[in-house]
Amino acid sequence: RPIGIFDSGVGGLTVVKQVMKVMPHENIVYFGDTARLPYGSKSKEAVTKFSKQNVRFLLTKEVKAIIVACNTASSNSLEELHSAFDVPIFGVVDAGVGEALRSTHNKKIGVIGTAATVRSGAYEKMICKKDGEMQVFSRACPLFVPLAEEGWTDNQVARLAAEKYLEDLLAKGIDSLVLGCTHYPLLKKCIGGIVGDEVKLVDPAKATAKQVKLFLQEKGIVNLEEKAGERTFYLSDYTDMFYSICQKALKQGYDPEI
Ligand code: DGN
Repeated sequence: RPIGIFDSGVGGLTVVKQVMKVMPHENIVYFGDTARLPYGSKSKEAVTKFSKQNVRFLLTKEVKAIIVACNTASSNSLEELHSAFDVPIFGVVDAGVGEALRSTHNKKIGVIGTAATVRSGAYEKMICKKDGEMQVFSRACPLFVPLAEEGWTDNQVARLAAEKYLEDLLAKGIDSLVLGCTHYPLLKKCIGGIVGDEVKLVDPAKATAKQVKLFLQEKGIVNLEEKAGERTFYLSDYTDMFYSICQKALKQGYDPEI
């Protein structure tokens, strides 16, 4: 049975990339809610309603576990999803928090994400719950999403935006920065250039993929076939963006089903 992954649109392909890397033999069914994106500027209620519908769709594909690739949905709706469904559901926040705690030495962590992710305070709450001495500084960087979709991932405009968005966080002396939005790993080079080598970039997708692999192993539900896993992509609306982000994130194009 496949692993289901959903996102508000195409950004979740950065999570697919990590899952493919860590679990190359697993079959993946991806759902991108391109008809209703962005989630990042919507209310908790709307994001939760859409997320439940996305889970129901993936369940029709008989998935054995679901990854909520979207940080906005993970930080606003995961609890509701856990109470509404029996299937194992993983968000990206939990693993991202673990990675941030391992990464920081000075206990000052920056978190960037969509407005809805930052408003939820999910990263902050979970980090401080695990270690009360941590200081977390958050900043919404909404322009990074269209920049990534435009392919402007490391030009002057992207660098200017990154400089402006990150200056306050840098002034706080953070030594780790959580890329709390699916699109931000696409801007990693640009963001890394602005924050410098002293600040470690944390990609929650990597840690999530490892966490899900461990879970499948513990439950004994790993796909034991030797061949590369099958990947199927569903979108709720046609979008050109799918191809370009697919090329960028997965280094290969796939035909989505609409
Ligand atoms: N996928 C969203 C997230 O990770 O928060 C970003 C895209 C959006 O809906 N704005």
